[in-house]
Amino acid sequence: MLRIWGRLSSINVQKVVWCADELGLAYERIDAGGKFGVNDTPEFLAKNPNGLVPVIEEDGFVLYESNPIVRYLCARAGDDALWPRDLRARADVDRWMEWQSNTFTPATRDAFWQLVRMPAEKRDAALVESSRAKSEKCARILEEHLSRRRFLTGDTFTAADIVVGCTVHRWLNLPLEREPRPHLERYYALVKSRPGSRQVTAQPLS
Ligand SMILES: N[C@@H](CCC(=O)N[C@@H](CS)C(=O)NCC(=O)O)C(=O)O
Repeated sequence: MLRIWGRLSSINVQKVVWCADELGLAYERIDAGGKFGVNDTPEFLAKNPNGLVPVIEEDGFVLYESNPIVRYLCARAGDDALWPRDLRARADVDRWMEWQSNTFTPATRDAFWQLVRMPAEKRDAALVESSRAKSEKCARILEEHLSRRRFLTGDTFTAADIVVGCTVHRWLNLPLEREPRPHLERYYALVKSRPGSRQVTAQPLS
């Protein structure tokens, strides 16, 4: 059976869980990281020497790094819709997945940590503000892009929407003032309505 290591509050674990649920895969998830620990044990470090979640394990095959895990799960399921076979369509999906990991999520990180995980008396308003400004730049890119498409890469839902959807969920639920983004809100409602997203989008931020 497929095993997923990682706490559900981790955005990188969320991507993998949403993808597995979207594909209807049977799996077992084991809490690790954050308050659960486990990721500093020799057994876990043997699976991922970085000590980070997620990690998946299946019949002795071990893989870490969330985006490659999502791609592996789609390919393993033979699912061309989530991760297309056509090279250019696939590259488009991959581009948004990397943009989520390298640009959008890092932009939101300080605001998320300060407003969700830090006690109010310890919050740094300047960090929140610079993170908010960087995140708004990303949200503006999404708003413009989604004004002309139903999903990120066109008319159909792909792995790009799972991955970017996790960060959109964070951004739109942070307790701060945001610019109005009707196309992004429309998109969020659409991806959130998918049953596969429930373990991610039905939870408050934590
Ligand atoms: N590039 C990695 C990053 C993994 C990562 O940073 N994981 C964080 C959670 S989002 C982690 O394990 N933090 C330590 C912890 O949870 O204890 C990936 O995409 O999987």
